[in-house]
Amino acid sequence: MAAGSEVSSHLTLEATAAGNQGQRVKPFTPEKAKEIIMSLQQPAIFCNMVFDWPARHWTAKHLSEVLHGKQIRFRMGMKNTDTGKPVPQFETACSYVEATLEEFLTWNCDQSSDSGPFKDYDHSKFWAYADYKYFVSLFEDKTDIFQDVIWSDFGFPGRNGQESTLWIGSLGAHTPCHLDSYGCNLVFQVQGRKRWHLFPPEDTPFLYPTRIPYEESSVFSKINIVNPDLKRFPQFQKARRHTVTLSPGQVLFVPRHWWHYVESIDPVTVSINSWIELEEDHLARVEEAITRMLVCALKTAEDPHNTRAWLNPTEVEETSHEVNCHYLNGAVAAFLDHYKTSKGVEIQALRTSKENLQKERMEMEGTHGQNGTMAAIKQEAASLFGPDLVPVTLRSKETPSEGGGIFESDGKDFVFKDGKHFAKLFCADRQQTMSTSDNAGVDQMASNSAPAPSQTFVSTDDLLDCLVNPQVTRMVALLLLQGKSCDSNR
Ligand SMILES: O=C(O)CCC(=O)C(=O)O
Repeated sequence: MAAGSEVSSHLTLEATAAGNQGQRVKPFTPEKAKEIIMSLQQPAIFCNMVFDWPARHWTAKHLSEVLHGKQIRFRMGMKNTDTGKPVPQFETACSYVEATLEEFLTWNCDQSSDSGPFKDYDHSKFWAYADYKYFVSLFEDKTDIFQDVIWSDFGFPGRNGQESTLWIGSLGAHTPCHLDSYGCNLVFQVQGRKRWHLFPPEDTPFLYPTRIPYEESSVFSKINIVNPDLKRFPQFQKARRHTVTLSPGQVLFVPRHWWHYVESIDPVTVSINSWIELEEDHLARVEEAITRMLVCALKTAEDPHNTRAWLNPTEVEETSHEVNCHYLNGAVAAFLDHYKTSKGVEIQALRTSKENLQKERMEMEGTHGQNGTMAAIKQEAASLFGPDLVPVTLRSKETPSEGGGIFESDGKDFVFKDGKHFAKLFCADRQQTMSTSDNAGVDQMASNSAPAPSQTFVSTDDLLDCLVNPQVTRMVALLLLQGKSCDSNR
């Protein structure tokens, strides 16, 4: 599809205003980019938007000079197995090395592990990943550098490196398949290429979500999505995989709750991302606090002294019940305050349909337009697809054979064992009929119920996978908030 006419006219206008027809101009104004981000429900790549950012020169070599001598923690993982295919590794299964970027580059370029912090890691067998590094911790004494990243070009004034995270990896470095509970995501690829595998939020039941290992705001998938075990995870066949290779200079937009598995496919990769807060995060924070409380309580009861086995190394906060209660109370209070004060409405904020949340977000952001409906806005965003906004598409060979493209559930329904639909209790405004993905829970139960009772063992993790399933915590959060909003109205 060619870029919309609106894009071309904007180009001309800007060039004229700049008084220099030869000057390179961005295809989208900040306002337009934000409108796209707030309305598009499909991942897409923005091109030609960051050609003037100083951060485009942030190669690992350049950063090693900037961060001269700074010790950074690298996550070390095995490159592949006997099958020759990588096995995604949870952070709990990796080892860690403290090293400078210079030492990393020496190990990676010379492919030598003779000395230095990487000496125990044969380069042909291991990858290294300085992942998830907040700029504020990395560049504590060099805060000027924050200005090198200019998210205001995407319509977020004042947003720069201060709200960004840096990722530097070697070939094969990857992040296991997960979804982020908060916000949507903008990812700027600086050096090397990364392969992204994405799945829509509606496919959550097919991704077998788990909260072990536990990390606030990350829901992991139990599946090795590069080499799935379909006997164990048969529903995964229905998941709609979208794939894209992100190259230097491109910015990937990952909409809220899209699952992603990300792998470095070049010898050195550098990327920078920023998670953009959304209206829906208020509810997500309550869900996360519930999850934290239940996971910590049950896992500590199981083994009081071994948090290492289930707590992601990225989690440094204390996990006592008292602290967790405090989190939960804080999240509930913040939710109730937000909807009372900023919206002047009662707790009708508990409307849960995706459309309502989306509409609310658009209204909050002032992007709704005078006569625009949601459908029109979505269509308009899609009409901008072209060389400067490239949609990430479904990988065709995995198109589900049955019902492909007609999954309509918003993933919030919960199905009881007898298959009865339960969600209407909360989603009074929902008129949709039970869809294919709604049935996943039932099908899954049927396929999992094969072993004879004598062979069945229910572990703490099995129980937690159900108790803190995203659909369940959503329901618990809504119940809790409904109760508390009634209390506070008395
Ligand atoms: O680049 C990666 O390895 C993962 C990035 C990621 O998970 C994110 O930006 O949310």
